[in-house]
Amino acid sequence: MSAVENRLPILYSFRRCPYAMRARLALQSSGTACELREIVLRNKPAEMIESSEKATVPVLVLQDGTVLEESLDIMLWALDNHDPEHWLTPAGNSLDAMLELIKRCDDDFKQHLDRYKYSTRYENADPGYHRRQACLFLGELETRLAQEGHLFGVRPSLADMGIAPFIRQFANTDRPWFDQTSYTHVRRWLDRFTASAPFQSIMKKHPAWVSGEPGVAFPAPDAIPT
Ligand SMILES: N[C@@H](CCC(=O)N[C@@H](CS)C(=O)NCC(=O)O)C(=O)O
Repeated sequence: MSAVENRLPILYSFRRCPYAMRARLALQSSGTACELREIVLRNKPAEMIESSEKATVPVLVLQDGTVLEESLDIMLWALDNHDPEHWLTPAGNSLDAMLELIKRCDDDFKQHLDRYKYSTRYENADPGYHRRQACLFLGELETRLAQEGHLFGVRPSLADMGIAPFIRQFANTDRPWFDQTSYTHVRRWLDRFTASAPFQSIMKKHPAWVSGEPGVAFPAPDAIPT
C-alpha cells in the first residue's frame, strides 16, 4: 500500500483489537479515506495521547480537529456520511434495537469474555463461570441468526459488524471447545465473517507507525464497496 500524502482523517489503530476492527470495517464500508497509524499498545505514540487522553484504540482525528475516541462513534460517524451497504437501516429493524444489542455485547458479554480469556489478570475469576455467563449472550445470537442468517435480517448490519469481532475473540480463546458447541448458527456466521473479503482486508498487517513518517492509506481501494 502506498503512503499517505494528502491530509486525511487519522486513524490510530491496533490490528488485533476488536474495537479497532469494527471501526475499520465501518470506515472501509463507507469508503472513508484515512491515514492509518498502526500503534503498539505498550508504546503509544505521543501524538495519539495528545489527541485522546484516554489513549484507547481506535481514535479517529478528523481534519477539523474533532476527535472520535469510541469505536461505535467512529462507526456511526462514517456510516452517517455514507452507508452504501445499508448497515444502519436493516429491513424491518431499528438502529436503536441494534445499538441495544451492541451495548449488551460491550457491557455484559465483554466483561465475561475478559474474565474467561484473561482469568489470571482478575482476582478469583473462574473462567468456566464466565464462559457460561458469556454463553447466555451467544444463545441469544443463536436464536436471532437461526431466523435470517444475520443478527438483524438477511444481510449484514451495524450489529453484525460491531459484535462479530468480539465473538471471534471469544471463539479463539478455546477453539476446540467452541467448535464442538451447539451454537451452529453462530459458528457458521462467524466463519463467514472471518472468511469474508472485507474482514480479510481490514486484517492486513501494517508496520507500526513511526512519528514523523506518513501512515498507510486505508481502506484499500479494491475493498471499498461500489
Ligand atoms: N470503549 C472503547 C474501548 C477501546 C479499548 O478498550 N481498546 C483497547 C484495545 S482492544 C485499548 O486501547 N486498551 C488500552 C491499552 O491496552 O492500553 C471503544 O469502544 O473504542
